[in-house]
Amino acid sequence: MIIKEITIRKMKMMMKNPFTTSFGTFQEKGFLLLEVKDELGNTGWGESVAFEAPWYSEETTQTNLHMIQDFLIPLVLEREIGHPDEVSELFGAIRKNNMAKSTVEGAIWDLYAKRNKMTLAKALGGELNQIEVGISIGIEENVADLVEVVRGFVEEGYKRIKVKIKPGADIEVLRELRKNFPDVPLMADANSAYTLDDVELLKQFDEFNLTMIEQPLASDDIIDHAKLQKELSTPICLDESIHSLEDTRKAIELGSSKIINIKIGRVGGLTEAKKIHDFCMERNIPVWCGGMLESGIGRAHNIALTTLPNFILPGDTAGSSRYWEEDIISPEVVVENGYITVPTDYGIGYVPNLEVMAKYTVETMNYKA
Ligand code: OSB
Ligand code: MG
Repeated sequence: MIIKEITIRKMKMMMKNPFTTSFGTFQEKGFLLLEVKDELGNTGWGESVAFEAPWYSEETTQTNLHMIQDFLIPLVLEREIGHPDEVSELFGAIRKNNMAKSTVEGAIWDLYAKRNKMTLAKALGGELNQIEVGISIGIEENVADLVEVVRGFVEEGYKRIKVKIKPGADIEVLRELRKNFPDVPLMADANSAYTLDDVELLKQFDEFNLTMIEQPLASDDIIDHAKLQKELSTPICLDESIHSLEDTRKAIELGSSKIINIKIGRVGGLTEAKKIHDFCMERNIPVWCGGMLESGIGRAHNIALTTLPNFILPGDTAGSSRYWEEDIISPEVVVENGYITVPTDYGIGYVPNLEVMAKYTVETMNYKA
């Protein structure tokens, strides 16, 4: 296939509810969508999962736009591409900027699947017809509110509850949740809010029988995570620390992570995500698919990836209605009884809803040779 045209849309959407992590609160989501078109008129869609501010990683919407416009588009426009795996090779010449790379690569994966008349899930080698999903819940003002929020999602059928924690909002929160929901698979995500000085505190989490604790320590610190894991019976799962197959190998070799959270954007695209999946599968390390509060386009990519066999644990890919008044795809992503039915239409399997999309589009940029 030859990439003939690329369109970037700058988006701005309000989330239904504010989302609070150990870094702070936000509700307005600015992000990029990218559409590629081939010489036959087929299209493919990708989403940049970078946020507007660099709190989760150093990438932002604006750095992604810069990288995509000035470096990545020139590498793919008018180029003959046989398979999307070639894209990550092409992008290998550029350091890091994984979310920017993933935006373009994801669109080309969708295009490739559509052109070859198969689902993106199938193109990736996935086989499941439905995937199990959990939900990630932000920090609430008080624990009683959180318990009610959790109750609602447990009743909706979500297969696992993840709550955000930070120093001062941890032990008491987890104790209260466990008291109210003794049997629900529960986990906590710290987004790097702790250090090794907190070992004694973190050890106390073991009594809550958590499925895992996600990224307790710094994003660039796999050494201390290994030290911490030796002290805990709760498995550690790394999120922010994992940018590649190499990071995964090192974290597993060191004993820093017993479970891996795979986010397509963070690792630079679906090709690398698949490599990490395969590597972990060979070593009996379970993986799950993380979320970045995506619109329907990014969500669809997550669903396709989650059909691979080692996505043993429920991911963070909740239904569209958890985030948005209206999503920009049709149909929207629906969760029933904790499952999403994998779409059977070609490519990402959901149709971009251009009318709804237009309402939230701030700027459109078009690139042709
Ligand atoms: O750490 O997994 C995280 C959201 C934004 C940035 C980082 C994270 C999260 C979530 C929510 O936990 C995932 C989602 O519902 O998309
Ligand atoms: Mg996380």
